[in-house]
Amino acid sequence: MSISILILNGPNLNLLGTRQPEVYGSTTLADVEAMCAEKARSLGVEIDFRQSNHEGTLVDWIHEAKGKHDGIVINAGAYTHTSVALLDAIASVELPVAEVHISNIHKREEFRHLSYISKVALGMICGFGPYGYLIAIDALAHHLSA
Ligand code: CA2
Repeated sequence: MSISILILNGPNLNLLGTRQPEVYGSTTLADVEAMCAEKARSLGVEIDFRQSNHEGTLVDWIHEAKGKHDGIVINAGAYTHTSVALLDAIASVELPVAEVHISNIHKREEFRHLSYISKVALGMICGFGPYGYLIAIDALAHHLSA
């Protein structure tokens, strides 16, 4: 059976490519999904790509991943810096998680330097733009097949 990866996107990421191109670039979330689908196809893995602006919805999707997916790629958006609920949800499912950020959160405001997700993630990729999603899929697929 092939590896299945859930890819979660948090608040405002639906706006990607439409505003603040100087920070987040001009690639839309639909473009990111297409890039991830192509990467997954080349690796022979399955993906399920989702976005929500609601913390509870993201928590529900993480819970539902247990027994359905083998790992999670997550860009939790601003919830990265605030959400103990997402930290607890990730810890509860015991699935490997690759955290992604389009921007380099450590080069930005102080409040973006703390990530609750990093405390329970296998690893974190930031600053490489949407390409970071492809690195995360690669890293997770490699981890899961090792
Ligand atoms: O760099 C990232 O990927 C972030 O997770 C993006 C979040 C931000 O709060 C994190 O600190 C870092 C923001 C996502 C909002 O994306 C927008 C895209 C276009 C226009 C407005 C917001």
